[in-house]
Amino acid sequence: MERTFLAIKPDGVQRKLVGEIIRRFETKGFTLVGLKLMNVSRELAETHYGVHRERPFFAGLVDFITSAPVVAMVWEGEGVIASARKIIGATNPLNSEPGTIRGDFGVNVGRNLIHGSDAPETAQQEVSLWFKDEELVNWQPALLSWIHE
Ligand code: IDP
Repeated sequence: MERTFLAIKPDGVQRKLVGEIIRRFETKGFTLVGLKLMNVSRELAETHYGVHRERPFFAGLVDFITSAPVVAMVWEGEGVIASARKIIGATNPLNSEPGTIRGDFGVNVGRNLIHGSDAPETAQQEVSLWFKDEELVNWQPALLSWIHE
């Protein structure tokens, strides 16, 4: 079953949107298999956002992600990587559709509330960067046959 890495960024945690954001993935039909509230080290932030190292916003992004707690999560389900990106919305919340997390709660690209892996390779890399194997829980929700044919 496909898995993706999602993280509620410091703005989402500070704005008390953790429950609201988790609810959207739960009610869609995805399964939570890893969850932790944590402070992010500079080393982890710089590795996670390594592809943006040369961008002008990189230093500010690392400062922001390390400034307050983050909720790191792994979600499982059919098509969860691409579907989570749709639920999250476009990178700039001003371009995100209403109904998406960023579209409903954000106005600024530097405060866009949540991260989601963008492809199968990055999902795998990010899950193993943020979580140890033993922190992930393999389980079968009782409702699975009412969500999947
Ligand atoms: P994504 O989070 O939608 O996948 P990416 O392009 O991978 O978007 O950018 C990673 C993160 O970097 C964004 O979520 C946002 O927090 C930050 N970011 C991207 N572009 C800008 C910018 O122009 N100014 C400030 N922050 C930015």
